Amino acid sequence: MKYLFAFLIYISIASPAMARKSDSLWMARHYIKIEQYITMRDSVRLFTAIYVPKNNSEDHPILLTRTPYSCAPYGKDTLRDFWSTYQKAYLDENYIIVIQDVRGRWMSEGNYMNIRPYLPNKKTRKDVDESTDSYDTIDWLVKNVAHNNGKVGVLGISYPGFYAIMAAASHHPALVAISPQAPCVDWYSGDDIHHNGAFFVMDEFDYDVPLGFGFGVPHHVPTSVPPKTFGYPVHDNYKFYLEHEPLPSLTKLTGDSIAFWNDIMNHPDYDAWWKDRDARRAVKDLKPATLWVGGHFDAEDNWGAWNGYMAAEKANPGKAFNKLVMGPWYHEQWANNDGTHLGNINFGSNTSAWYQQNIEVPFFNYYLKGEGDISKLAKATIFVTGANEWRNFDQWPPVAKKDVRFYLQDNDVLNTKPPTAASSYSEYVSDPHRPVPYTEDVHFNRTRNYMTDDQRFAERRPDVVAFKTGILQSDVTLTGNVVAALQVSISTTDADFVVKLIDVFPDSLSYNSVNIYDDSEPVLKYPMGGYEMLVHGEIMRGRYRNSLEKPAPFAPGEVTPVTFKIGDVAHTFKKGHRIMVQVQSSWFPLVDMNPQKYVNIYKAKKQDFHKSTIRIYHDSQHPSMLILPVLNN
Ligand code: PG9
Repeated sequence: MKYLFAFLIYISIASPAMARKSDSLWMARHYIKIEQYITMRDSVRLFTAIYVPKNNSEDHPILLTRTPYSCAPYGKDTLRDFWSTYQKAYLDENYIIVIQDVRGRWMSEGNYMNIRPYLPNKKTRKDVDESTDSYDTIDWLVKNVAHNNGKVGVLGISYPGFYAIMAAASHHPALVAISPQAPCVDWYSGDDIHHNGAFFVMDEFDYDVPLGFGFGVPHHVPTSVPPKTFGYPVHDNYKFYLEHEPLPSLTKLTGDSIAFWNDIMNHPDYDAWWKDRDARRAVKDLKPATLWVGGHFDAEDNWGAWNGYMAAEKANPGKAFNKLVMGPWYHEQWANNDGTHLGNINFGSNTSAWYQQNIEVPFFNYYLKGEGDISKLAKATIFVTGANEWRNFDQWPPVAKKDVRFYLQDNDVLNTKPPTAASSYSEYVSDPHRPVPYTEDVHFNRTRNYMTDDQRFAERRPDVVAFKTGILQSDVTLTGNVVAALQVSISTTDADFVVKLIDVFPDSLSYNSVNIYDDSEPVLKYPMGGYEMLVHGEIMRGRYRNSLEKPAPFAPGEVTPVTFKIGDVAHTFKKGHRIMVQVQSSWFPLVDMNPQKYVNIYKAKKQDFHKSTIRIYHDSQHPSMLILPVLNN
């Protein structure tokens, strides 16, 4: 008996390692790896890892990813671990899998440029961008890789999603399908680095500097050696970024060595430098079948998925396959194995597995192998949270949605009746030395869960105002863009406005029904009664209220309209719930603190930071409202 017990112990410990070993052995048995420098039209060479199936009984499609994050591992005998991801489905289908270090990154030659601007009019072989690098790469692959079937797909998540868009702009005839997933589309309007001109300092600083991810550490010659990173001396982001609140203090920490950080500091407004980097400039005349994918709770590129898709739809009217899938996901969650929940919020099924098996793999099989039929996929396949169901729409936003005005009222009420009070407002003092935290607990790296976290911690602060409906007597489903139209006054010359759309759960609920764990942050049982689930929030840097290009100060005390898009949502507020709106003027340190004085924020000094008394008006002359896209079926 004891030997059986010992054997069972051995298997339980050894089996994952054995599984991985057997997977890698499987891969080595079925694939060969080629490492190839592919020469671009301007003679720069890009390092490319090519995984070719040994089975040459038929020709195989090519699935390409171009990345700034390395095609590692390097060395022709070390294979990338596709087998432990859903992409094993492509290995089982004998795809040729290609991963390339983009120009100027890792083992590739050339100079790197963040989100390299698309050049619409190229005149010479020196006029290169990511679309020409894609063209030259695809051309080399289809002409040189044995047993390829001449059909190429490009897949990319996040920054690689940007490169997928640029690949489409190559117009190479072999490129028949692309899937930009949570693509970086516009780093000033809504992705990663800024939202409506407000600077997402924590993500960008951590991403670029050697204290964190080190992406911006200068790269002079091709290397497979990652940049040296140091880690932070502290573990409380609120404290760290408050101590470095004036952005020049963070610039000093970068040692003036991070070029992109300096670019951001030198381009505070939406100028030509930023506009040139908007990937939507490249979606005209979109030839390949295009599957846009994103997550409702993606803290990085939720905006890029929605707005990349809509820009492509607008630029290519009537294009058959320009389609969108939006799931209840954090950044890249659709590509991992657990799409069941985010933080305390359950989605009722493994949405990631469903998407992989029913949408993405069939999409590439159809266009690259001529197998199955994904052509009947709806224009927009959208997971509606709250109701926890996938819905098919033949356009986005749906025809059946109707924009309904929900007015902020006296006594923290929210309803659809225009306010009648002669004079009414809510007031708070926004203190740059006590900004509103974006989450409740102390931590360092930005969480994923903040996108669905309980907002009761914020509601209880004096510098957050909240308005909520009565208990809903029937479900209310929102599908489309939410708009905030506020009438405000401030006592200084600039301020930010954060508006959060929140689903208030019934008080009767008990703890979390499932003690759920995801692959990063274990979630303990949580009291869900009265939970204030963040459905979506957005910030508007007040100075850009009229135009991202042309900032304008506020006149202290003057009632001023501030109207902006909160973003696209797909959520059902169930019967028994309430709809809540919270308004605040900081979201720290997710976003840098506005000094609340009309100065160049990127060059601000400590003495520029001032308290500001903020008023949100809700009377008959100055109504404030949320315009909600209510679905009428
Ligand atoms: N969207 C991610 C990111 C890019 C740049 C700065 C911060 C985040 C990503 O590409 O992973």
